[in-house]
Amino acid sequence: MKLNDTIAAIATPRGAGGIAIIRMSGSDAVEIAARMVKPGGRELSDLESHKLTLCRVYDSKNPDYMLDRALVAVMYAPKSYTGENVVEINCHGGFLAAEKILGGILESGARMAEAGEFTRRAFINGKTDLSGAEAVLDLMNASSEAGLHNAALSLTGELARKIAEIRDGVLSLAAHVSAAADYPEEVEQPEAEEVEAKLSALRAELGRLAEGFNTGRIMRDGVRTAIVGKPNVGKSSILNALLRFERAIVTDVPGTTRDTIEEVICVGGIALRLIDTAGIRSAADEVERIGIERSESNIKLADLVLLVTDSSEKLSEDDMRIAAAVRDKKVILILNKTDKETVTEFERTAEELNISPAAVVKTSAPKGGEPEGIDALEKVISDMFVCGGVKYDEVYLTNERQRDSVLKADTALERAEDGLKTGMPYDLLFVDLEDAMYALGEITGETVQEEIVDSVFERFCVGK
Ligand SMILES: Nc1nc2c(ncn2[C@@H]2O[C@H](COP(=O)(O)OP(=O)(O)OP(=O)(O)O)[C@@H](O)[C@H]2O)c(=O)[nH]1
Ligand SMILES: [Mg+2]
Repeated sequence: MKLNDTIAAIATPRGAGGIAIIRMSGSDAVEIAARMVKPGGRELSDLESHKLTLCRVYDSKNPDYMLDRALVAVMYAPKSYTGENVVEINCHGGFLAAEKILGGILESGARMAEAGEFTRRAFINGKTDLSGAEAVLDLMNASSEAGLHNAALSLTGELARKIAEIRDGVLSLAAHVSAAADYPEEVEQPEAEEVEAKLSALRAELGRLAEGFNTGRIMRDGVRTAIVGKPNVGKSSILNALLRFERAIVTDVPGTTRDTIEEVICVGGIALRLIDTAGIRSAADEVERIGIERSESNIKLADLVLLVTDSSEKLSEDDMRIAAAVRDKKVILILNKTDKETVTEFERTAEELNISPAAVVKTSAPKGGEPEGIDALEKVISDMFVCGGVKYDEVYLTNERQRDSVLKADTALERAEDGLKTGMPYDLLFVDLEDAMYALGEITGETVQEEIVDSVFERFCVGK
C-alpha cells in the first residue's frame, strides 16, 4: 500500500439519503478537487481551512456540465482526520451524484482508498493510537448505549492514556534497575521489597484491565442469550414477550421451532442477542434433529442461558438432560406457564435439575393473554450485566488483541517477580520489564508489527 498519494472514497452508505460525502486525503487533494469543484468567483485553494462553502461541482471531462451543488470543506494538514490535506464534498444523496463525482476525482489523479485507509493514515500520522482506531470500528458497529459510550471513551484516547500510565510505571522501574545494574557504585541499589511492591501494583492494574475485558466485550457485542428447554415449554412465547411482538411461530405442537431465531433487544443499555432455539428432545425427526444440534452449539456459545421449564408438568428426562448440558454456563432458570396449575415445587426445581442458576424467575406468556414476569426477568438480566459490572466512567478493553497484550505484559512482570524472589540480577530483570513495555506498546501501536496493524485495518470499510 502506498501511503503518500492522494486517496478518495465515498464515506457514506450507498443508496437514497439526504447527503453523500466524498472524502479525499493526500498532498494533492486540493489541486485534484479544484479541477471539478468551483466556489463562486474563487478557486478551491482560496478557501479558508475547516469552513464549509457552497460550490458547484462540474464533470471532470466537460467543465460546462454541472453535476451537483455541494457544500465543500478543505481541511489542511496537520489539523485533519488523517493529518494530511483533506477535502470533503457533501453532495446530494443517492447513488449517481456521489458516484459521478468520485469517478471524476479518480480520473483526475486520486486513487480509490482501500478499506480503513483514512484511519490508517491517521494512525501513521499520529492522529490516533491503534486502540483509538479500533474504537472507531467499535463505534460504527455499536449496538447498545454502553458499547457506544465505551467506544467513544477509547476514541478520545482514554484507553491509550490508561496504558501509557502503566507503561510509564514499568519504564521508571526499568530505568531504575538498569541504572543500578550499569552503575552499581554511583546509583543506589533499589530495595528488593520496593521493586516487589511496584511490580505487584502494576500487575494489579493489568489484572483489573484484563478482568474488564468480558464486560467490554459484552458492551461491544451484547450478551449472547440462548433460550433453551425441551419442546413446548414456551421458549418462543418468551422470546415474543421480550420482543413485544409476535416474531416466532407459537403453536401447541411440540417441535414448532426448527431453526434458531435471533433478535436483539436493549436491556439497561446493553444489547441482548436473544436466540430462540429448537426444543431439545431425544425423539425427533431428521429436520428437528438438525435444529437440536444447532440448539446445542448455541448453548456452547452463549454468555447467558435462559433455561425454560413448564411448571405445569413434572420434570422429565429431557429437562434433566438439557440441565446437564447448561450446568457450566451462567443460567437463569425460568419456570413458565405459572398461570396454569403448577405441579413443580418452585424452590426445589433447580435442585432437582441439579443446577445452580444465577436466578430463578417465574413467568407466564400464554397466547393472547397478558405475559407476566417478563419485566422481572429483564431486571434480573440487567442487574447481572449492568449494575454488577459496567461502570460508565471506566474504559474497557473490547477485543482479544488488546486483552492478549495485557496478559503478555502481566506474564512478563510475573517473571520479573519470580526472578526477584530467586535473587536474579537487575540486568536480567530489565529484560522482563522491557518485554512488558513492548506488550503494552502493542495495544497503542507504538511497538506493533505490521501484520497486526494490517489485521486491524482490514476490518474497516472503504471510506473510513
Ligand atoms: N397457559 C400457558 N400457555 C403457554 C405459556 N407459554 C407458552 N404457552 C403455550 O405453550 C405452547 C408452546 O409454546 P411455544 O412458545 O411454541 O413453545 P416452545 O418452547 O417454543 O416450543 P418448541 O418450539 O416446540 O420447542 C403454545 O400453545 C403456547 O401458547 C404460558 O405461560 N401459559
Ligand atoms: Mg419454539
